[in-house]
Amino acid sequence: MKNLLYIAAAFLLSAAAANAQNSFISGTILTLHEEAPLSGVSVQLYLDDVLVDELTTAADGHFNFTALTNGETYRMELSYDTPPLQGLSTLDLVFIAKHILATELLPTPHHMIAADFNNSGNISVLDIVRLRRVILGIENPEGEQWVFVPQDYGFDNSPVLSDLQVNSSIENLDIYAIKRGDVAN
Ligand SMILES: [Ca+2]
Repeated sequence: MKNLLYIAAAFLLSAAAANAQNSFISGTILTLHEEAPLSGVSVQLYLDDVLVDELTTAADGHFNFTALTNGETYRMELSYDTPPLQGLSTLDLVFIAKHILATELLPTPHHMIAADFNNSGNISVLDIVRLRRVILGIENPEGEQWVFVPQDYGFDNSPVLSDLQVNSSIENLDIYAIKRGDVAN
């Protein structure tokens, strides 16, 4: 009987270890064009729609959320505020046009996300029309202008920020801050 109790206790301990709050998620927010650390980005971490932690990046662009529970799936939400026209120019229109005409394709999936100015899921002449009107000051951009996408996006097993399953610590989760319309370097 003593042995059985011991085994039960050991099992409980190992189960507790598996659910221990000892994992972390860390990484850096980077600009798309210069790959420079970005400060002032608000990063929030949710578990089951409950905010569990939040921070604003400093000059090193770094974030680190600790004491996370293994086996849980967290959601990261990021936001950043800049004037609507920042980073936008007629050169962006040229790059998007070249991509549509296939004379010069955009180099990465992240650039393609930037080119989808109206957030329709594809790159078309409508993006050029809308972006041109915004650059000319005829209309304001609609919706969230910044999109945050892991550097590994487009590759196998690329992390999804809305669905971060923590089985062990996630390190070096580097994330590009992409401004819609800001395609050209
Ligand atoms: Ca589009």
